[in-house]
Amino acid sequence: MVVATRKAAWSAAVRADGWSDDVRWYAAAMHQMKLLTPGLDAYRPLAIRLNDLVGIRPSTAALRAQIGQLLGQVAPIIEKWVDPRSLGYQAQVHATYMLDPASWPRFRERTVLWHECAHGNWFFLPWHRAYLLEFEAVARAHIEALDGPHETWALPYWNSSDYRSLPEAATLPRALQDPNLPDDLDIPGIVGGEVDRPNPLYEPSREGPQLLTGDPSFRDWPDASLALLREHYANAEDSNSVSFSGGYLEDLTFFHSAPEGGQVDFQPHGSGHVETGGFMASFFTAGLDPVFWMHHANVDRLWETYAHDLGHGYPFPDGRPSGGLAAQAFDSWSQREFRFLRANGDVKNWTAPQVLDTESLGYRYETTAAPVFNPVPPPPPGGDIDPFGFARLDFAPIAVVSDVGVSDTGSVLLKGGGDDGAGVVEPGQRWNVRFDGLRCERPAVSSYAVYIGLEDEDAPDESRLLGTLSLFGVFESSLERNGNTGSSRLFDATSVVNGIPGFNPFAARLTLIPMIDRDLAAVHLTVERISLEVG
Ligand SMILES: [Cu+2]
Repeated sequence: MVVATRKAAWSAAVRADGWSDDVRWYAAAMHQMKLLTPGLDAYRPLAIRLNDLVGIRPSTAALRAQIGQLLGQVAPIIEKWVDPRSLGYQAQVHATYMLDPASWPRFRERTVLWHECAHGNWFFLPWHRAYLLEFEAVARAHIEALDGPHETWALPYWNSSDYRSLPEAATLPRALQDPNLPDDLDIPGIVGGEVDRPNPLYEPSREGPQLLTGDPSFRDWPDASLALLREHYANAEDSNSVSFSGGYLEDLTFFHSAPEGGQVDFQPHGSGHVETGGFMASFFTAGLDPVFWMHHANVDRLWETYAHDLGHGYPFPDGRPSGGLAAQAFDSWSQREFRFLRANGDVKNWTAPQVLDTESLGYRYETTAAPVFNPVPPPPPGGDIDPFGFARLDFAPIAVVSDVGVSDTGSVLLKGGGDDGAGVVEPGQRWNVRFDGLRCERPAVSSYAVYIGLEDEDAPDESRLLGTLSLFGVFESSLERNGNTGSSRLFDATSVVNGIPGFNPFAARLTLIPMIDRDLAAVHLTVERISLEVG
């Protein structure tokens, strides 16, 4: 088998306008995938409007009617995206607005397999790896039909997390920025002419990201330091320490947006979605932006960095552990199937253990070396981590605040047992800040930097920074159709709390500062509960 190399979109080896050979063939494939996606331009404004409306619990008959009307307008467009070789189909695999699977169209005698994505749990990485493989195979088939280098071509990745060494990498790959193709560039399958040729890799709904200014910090959206420096892959049930990939999932009904995401899911993954904006801001539309696939290839690469270069390996290196929760978790890990319908009409089932060795899957990355890290608070010492990458740590909430509405900059006081905290803070304790029941009415337009014990909001003390609260997926978890569970976010506050002299957990102030200046009020972010936990 040929092992193809996925290459960085931002690198010194790529010509100044960003059009490497692999990016050029990606554009050729994307052009074909868009030709098979009729109605995309009509769909765009309807979908963006729907993203704005659908999360609002339709309180009035007029609003319900408006949502119903929009759903009625998008459905006949989506119904035509039945061919797995189309961009429209591939984007629906992630999530679809067509609410009722009974109404889904058929392709080659089978009902399409849509709305399958995994977020907020430890299947996030393996599911998206399988998804990228299926997408890459579709792109290769298009490249083959154009007599291109289909065997050696591989999906380029948007190496945003390399921004410490390549500052431009925090912006969209250069070749994706312009609406039209450069005059001197030949893209197979696109005929030249007198008029401008649209760039298949451009997506007009994007709002960012902009070049980062200011001192680099682990709050920056492309930061992968915080994720890569986590000590464990996943959390065991009911043990809530911040992991790389997310929580073990027993109840698979929460496959799409479970509450226990890992750091890499939130940042740089989720933060990159939110920064890019437009189609990328919502599960329903993200796959329609060509940068989606390049962003996810980078997230997939970070998994390789974590497993190999940083030496963590993959879960369950020795197979099924004997007995107990670990064995139960192994069964979930190895039996959960990721289903994909292919262009020949076959259904392919992948499982997590099948996607761990990328070379046997036919690809590798140009490099999986860890990026230049930002200084991050060191993980707490002496973790109790299983050989299969699980942590078991019990934390107890001691200070809690409920029903928080956050409109812009939010500062909330955590309340607890009512004393001055004497005797509660002891050396060696671990501290978490936990957000539960995060809900918003629209796809998030920004992320928040979260601080504890901050004295001056206007001149934030970086030593009080806990991290970035990315809201990607919060809107989706607020939808009735997904059970309106809301999302959770967890921050390891151990080092920061230990660095605050005379810390009083019962009078701790938490401050949220938006990272991008966009209309946050319309998002209506609410938090059911914020807890300070000690373990
Ligand atoms: Cu994503």
